[in-house]
Amino acid sequence: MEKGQITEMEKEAKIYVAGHRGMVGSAIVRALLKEGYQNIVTRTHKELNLCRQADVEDFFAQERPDYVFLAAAKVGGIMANQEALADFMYDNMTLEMNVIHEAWKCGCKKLLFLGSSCIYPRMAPQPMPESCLLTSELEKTNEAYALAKISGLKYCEFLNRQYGTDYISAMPTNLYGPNDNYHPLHSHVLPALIRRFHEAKVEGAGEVVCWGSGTPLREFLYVDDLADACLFLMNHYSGNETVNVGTGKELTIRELTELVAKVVGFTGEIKWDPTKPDGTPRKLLDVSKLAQLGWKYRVELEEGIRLSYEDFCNNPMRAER
Ligand code: GFB
Repeated sequence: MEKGQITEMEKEAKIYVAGHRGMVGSAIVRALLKEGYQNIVTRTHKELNLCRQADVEDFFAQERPDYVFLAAAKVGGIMANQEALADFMYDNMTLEMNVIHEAWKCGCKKLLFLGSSCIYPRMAPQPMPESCLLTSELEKTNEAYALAKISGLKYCEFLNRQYGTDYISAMPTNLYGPNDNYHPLHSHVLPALIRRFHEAKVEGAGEVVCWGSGTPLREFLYVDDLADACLFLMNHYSGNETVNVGTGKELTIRELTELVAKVVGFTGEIKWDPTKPDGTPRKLLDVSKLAQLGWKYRVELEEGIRLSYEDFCNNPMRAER
């Protein structure tokens, strides 16, 4: 589709946000409301199990949304992925195929599919351009999730090529922010560190043990920046190739622990548990394609960690999930 043909979402359009209660989905709803979109459709998991095709078919036949943000997914950190490879593949593959397929069947104008930077090869050139997809083997710790996400972005591409749809995909780097998952074992690293340093500070513990060697490098994007990028792409991008969304900046896990300890106010010792996996050594995104389209992130890491810690402290139930 030529750039000139891209039209912005109409303010009165019906927009379905799949996964609206999660960290990404809730950020997208916040961004849509802030931009004046009022006709937003959502369903809780209890109201609509996206893994059940007949139910998804009924939902789309009934609601017929104009636009879909597919933020629903089974997500988790390195240990959650490693311990449930089959579940991560089945749940993510099933729900995304159901939503994308039924969106197409009901004539949905445009859909944005959210993937993850873990779709790129373990030893991809750094920073990783969108073109390095499927050029060598994946990181084993999250291979199942990566394969599910690659299938989703490829299904959007194939629908576009076979049926002329306008379904796009975005590949965010590691995300964090309000409404994150703080589960001690299943969460991603940044929320895990916020919770661990906070609890150590409150309990007056002298040390905190973190996973792995601390040497891997990671990039982190504040979730409200991602949501802003999703609206930007829905309104300004059409194309079969996915688009990376990140800051283009990285730091070691060790540097991250020092930053989180500083924000939380933990002053004890940081130790490392080498029996836990490091995962992929680096996965810095090449964000030049999105930059050329005209978008850049806003929230710097230290400010984002401070906002996330505020959210964690103001919502004690976050630690219960
Ligand atoms: O965020 P994380 O769990 O996943 O781990 P990935 C990042 C790094 O943080 C690893 C270290 O090197 C961990 O060893 N780490 C240190 C910790 N302490 C902790 C801790 O307490 N908890 C956790 N979770 N990590 C994920 C994929 O990979 O990236 C997901 O598994 C998704 O599927 C996500 O793609 C974006 O960054 O390694």
